[in-house]
Amino acid sequence: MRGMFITCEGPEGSGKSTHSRRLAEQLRACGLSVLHTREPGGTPTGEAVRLLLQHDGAGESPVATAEVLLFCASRAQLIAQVIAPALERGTWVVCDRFTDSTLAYQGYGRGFDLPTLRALNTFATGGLVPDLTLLFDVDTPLGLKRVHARTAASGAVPADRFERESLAFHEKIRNGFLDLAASEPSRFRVLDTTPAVDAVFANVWKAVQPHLPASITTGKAVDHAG
Ligand code: Z5A
Repeated sequence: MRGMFITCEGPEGSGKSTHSRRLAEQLRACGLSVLHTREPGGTPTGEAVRLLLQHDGAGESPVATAEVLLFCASRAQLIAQVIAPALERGTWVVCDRFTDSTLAYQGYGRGFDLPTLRALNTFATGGLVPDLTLLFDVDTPLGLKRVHARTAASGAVPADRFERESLAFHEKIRNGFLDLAASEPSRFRVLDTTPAVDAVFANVWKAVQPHLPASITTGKAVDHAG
C-alpha cells in the first residue's frame, strides 16, 4: 500500500521542525516505516540549493524569479529521488515545508501570482499533492522571537535571508498560509503553537491518528523526558 504523505507548513518559529521530527518518531514507534525530510533540501542537490537560497551561497542574492525556480528545482529533485520512491514502497513521508511554502512566501510574500506558482509547483512535483498538511500557526512576533532566541543561543549560525525580512513580510506569510488552509479545509489542519511543545504535539497526534492503518490502533508513546 502507498505510504501517506504529510507536510508541515507555517511561518518562522511556528514549531514545524520540532513537531515534524517528533511526529516521525511517534509514527516509527507505531511500527511504520517513516521518512522525515525537508525543503529546500533533502538531497545533495537540494541542500546545495538551500545554501544558495538562505545564505547567498554563490556570493549574491538570487533575484525573486530565480528564488522561485530554485525552490522548485530543489523540490523536483526531492520528489524524484526521495519522496515518490518512498511513498511507492509504502513508507510514510513527513516533509518540513512543501508547495504551500512557495504559495505563501513567493506568492503572498513576494507578490507572484498564485496560478503561475501553482503551475510551477505542479511541474516540479508531477502533480503530487500531500494527503495531509499540518499548518503550524503562531502570532508573528512570538514566532520571530523564538527564532531570534535560537539564533542567539547557537552563536554560530547567522540569521538567514528570510529571517532578516520585515515584520510586515512575515505577517503576509502567516495570513497567506491561513488563507490557503481556509481554501482547502479537507487537506489542512491548523494547529495553534502558542502553548508548550507537549500540548501542541498532543494536537498534532490527534490530527494524524485518524489516518493510521486499521492494524495500528494506539501508538506506543515516545518518552521525550530524557
Ligand atoms: N521557503 C520559501 O520561501 N519558499 C519555499 O517554497 C520553501 C521555503 C520550501 C527555509 O528555512 C526558508 O525557506 C523559510 C521559508 C523559505 N524561511 N523562512 N522563514 P528553514 O527551514 O531554515 O526555516 P523555517 O522553515 O522557517 O524553520 P525555523 O525557523 O526553524 O522554524 P520552525 O521549524 O517553525 O520552528 P522550530 O525550529 O521547530 O522552532 C523554533 C524555535 O522555537 C526552537 O528553538 C524551538 O525549540 C522553539 N519552539 C518550537 N515550538 C515551541 C513551542 N510550542 N513553545 C516554545 N518554544 C517552541
